[in-house]
Formats: sequence, structure tokens, C-alpha cells
Amino acid sequence: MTVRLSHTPAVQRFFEQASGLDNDQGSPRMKTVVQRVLTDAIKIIEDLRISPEEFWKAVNYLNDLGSRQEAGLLVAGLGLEHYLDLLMDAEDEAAELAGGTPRTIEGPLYVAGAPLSKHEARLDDGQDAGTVLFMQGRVLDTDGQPVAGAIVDVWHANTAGTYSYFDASQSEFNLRRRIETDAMGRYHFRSIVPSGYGCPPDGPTQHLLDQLGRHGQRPAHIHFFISAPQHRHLTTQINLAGDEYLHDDFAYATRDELIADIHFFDEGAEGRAQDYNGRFAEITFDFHLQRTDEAKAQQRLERMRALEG
Ligand code: MBD
Ligand code: FE
Repeated sequence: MTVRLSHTPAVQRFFEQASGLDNDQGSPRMKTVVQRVLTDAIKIIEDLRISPEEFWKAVNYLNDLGSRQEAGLLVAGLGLEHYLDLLMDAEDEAAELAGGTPRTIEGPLYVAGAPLSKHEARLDDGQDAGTVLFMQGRVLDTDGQPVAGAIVDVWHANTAGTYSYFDASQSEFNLRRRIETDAMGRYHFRSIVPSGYGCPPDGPTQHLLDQLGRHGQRPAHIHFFISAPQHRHLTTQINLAGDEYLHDDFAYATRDELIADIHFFDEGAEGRAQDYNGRFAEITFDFHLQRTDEAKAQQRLERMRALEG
């Protein structure tokens, strides 16, 4: 026998009240959202016959997720952050705003306020004996014209796949910089080749992924915010060709246009890199921005971020 109550007027009225819809205080938007969440939740409880024991397990899971600061990791791993990209892409398409380098997820590991320099930077503090990486390219508009004075805000993991700030063993802003493009739209930087990221194996995100039969690995990648006056802010990443997880990213960020070739050069490869004689790797990648007059479109999405605001 299946008992169902969620559709009854008494239960519907009860959750309208719980959502504050019978008072005129508070936020109408929040009331609408909370009422929908509650009434959809009780339907799930009924449809899937969620037991009270399963319900309390879920409550405890949310506590674990929060105490480990992994909510942002879970929404990436469940594909919800990628879904937001798909939705924004579809909206752009409908508004005939397609074109330029595609967006892909920001992820949970950005830190605001990295050191700013003109045209070039060194991102690593010299403490990680990873392969030296030289990356360069241009910021262009969708007609191929250079964008001078664009800000390339770049962040990536070390050879252990961890990020400064979140990994307290790294120096402040290690592998994080903002670089302003030159008159020809060019940027370049020296860093180290990052490793892929793996979810903390003992954390709540990986625990859930285990129950889905999934891994929690990302391919090696480098994140970017690209911004410039009169251009649409771009949140994106490059994913490094050749990585075993390139097309098996637990966060679904890889897009064909964002796969970057990485070339390795042996020690003494002359003339390839100024002032550097050891083994190194090189990536060249251009970013294409859409033009816009809309001020809000020139800014990154509002969201809680480390050291922002
Ligand atoms: C990362 O480095 C990342 O970029 C995302 C999206 C999720 C977890 C770790
Ligand atoms: Fe990342």
C-alpha cells in the first residue's frame, strides 16, 4: 500500500505556511523557491519511499559537506555546474550571442586578488620541482582584432593537484596571477606543468561518487577569467591534451575548443625559451572575447569566493 499525502490541500497549505507565503514579511523570491523545494522534496520522499533513516542520513551528509567545505565540489561532480554552462550557452544561442572561446566551469578553487603584472608573470614560487611551463597567447575579439589591456586572471594546481590557499602548505597566491595584455593583446607566463585534481578520498564528495560507481578525478587543466572593457567576461579553462582523464573529467569541464596541445622540449633545446636551458613544456593558446556594451556582462558572475568582497 502506497500512502500519498503531498497532493492533499491540507499538506499543500501546510508547506505554504512553512514557506512564509501566508505573511507579508521577508523575501517573495525566497518564499517561492523554498515552497518549490519543499513540495518537490516531499514528492521525492513519497515517490522513492525514502525511509526516515535515509532522510536523516541525508541531513547528516549535508552537515559533513559543509564542515568539509565541499558543497562547491559536489555541485561540480554532479554535473550541476556544467549544466549552468549548458543553460547559459543555450540562452546565448537564442539571443544570437554565440561566438568566441567557449565558457566552462569556474570550479570552487578561485581566490580573488592575485598579484597583477603587465604582459608577463612567473606563477610558481620555485618550491615545486615540476616541469617548467611557458604559456603564451593573445586575447582577441571575435573579429580577430587584438584586445590590449585585457586582464588574464589565471590559476592552476601544483604537481600534487592541489591549489594554494586551499592547500595551506603552498605560499600565498602560488600559481595564481593576473596579467594585463600588451598593445598586441599578448600575455605570457612561466609556471610549472600542473597535475590533475582528485577529490579528497576521505571526503563526502568522494563517498557519494563511490556509491555512484564514479571516480573523482579531473584532467590537468588551467583556469582563466579573461576580462576587458567593452568585452564580455569569459570564465574558462584549458584542458591538457594527452591526459588520461581528458574525456573523463568528473566535473565535465572539457570542451573540444578548450583542449590545449602541450609540447615538451628536452634540455638545451636552443632558442625555444629565453633564459632557460632545462627541460620545459610550452602551450600557446589564444582567447576570443565577444564585444558588449552591457556593464554587467563585463563582470564575472556574482558568487562567494575566497578573499573577494
Ligand atoms: C578543480 O580543480 C576544479 O577545477 C573543479 C571544477 C572541481 C574540483 C577541482
Ligand atoms: Fe581546477
